[in-house]
Amino acid sequence: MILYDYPRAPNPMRVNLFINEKKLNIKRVHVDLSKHHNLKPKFLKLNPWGTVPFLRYKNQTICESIAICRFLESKKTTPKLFGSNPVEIAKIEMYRRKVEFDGLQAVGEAFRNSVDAFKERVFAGPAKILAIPELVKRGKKRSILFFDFLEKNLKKKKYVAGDKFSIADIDAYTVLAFAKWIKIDGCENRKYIKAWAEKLEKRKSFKDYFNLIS
Ligand SMILES: N[C@@H](CCC(=O)N[C@@H](CS)C(=O)NCC(=O)O)C(=O)O
Repeated sequence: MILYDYPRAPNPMRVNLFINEKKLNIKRVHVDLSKHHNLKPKFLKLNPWGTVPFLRYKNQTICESIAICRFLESKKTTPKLFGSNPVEIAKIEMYRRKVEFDGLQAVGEAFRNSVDAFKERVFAGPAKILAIPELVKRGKKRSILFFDFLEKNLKKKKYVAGDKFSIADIDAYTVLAFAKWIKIDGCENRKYIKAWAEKLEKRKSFKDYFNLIS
């Protein structure tokens, strides 16, 4: 099994945190996104979507961060990061999707539409699609609304989807880290997010990730 990786970027970040939580040892190939190595013909032959992370396993390509995490969850079932009973599984999925659609996409919208390097390739991968600068403001506004939602949610709960750490926490923390790229500090004036983030940063999986990218 080989993970094609660029750990600083948000989607690889969430997969790396997941791998660390599972204590898995996976061989990596570093794909330098800053040098557009994901768009080289050799890369596109393996993964025509032109994105990382992706897994190669027995001549198969598995793209999409959550598909990769689900694959790893089925390979190593503990700790159960997608839940362990029907209600828990549904709640984790519910919050995880909310985080992905309202948080990750909002920050991504502001980031990708604001960066010069992406002005002709606003979505990840080889397709040429022009950025819309007006979307930067909207993406930032949506990001702030997301952090307000997260703050209210964490006021009532220990973790994003309930009283257990899950993939929803990994995704939400990734949004918090990614938002710094658009100069939004989700912890500012939000004491519940701040306390939750500090708690997560004490986990070995998070410390190992920070060491990997430092
Ligand atoms: N939905 C995909 C998104 C993958 C994605 O957008 N990856 C980014 C890095 S965070 C990428 O490969 N960017 C390459 C590019 O900008 O062309 C996932 O969840 O893995």
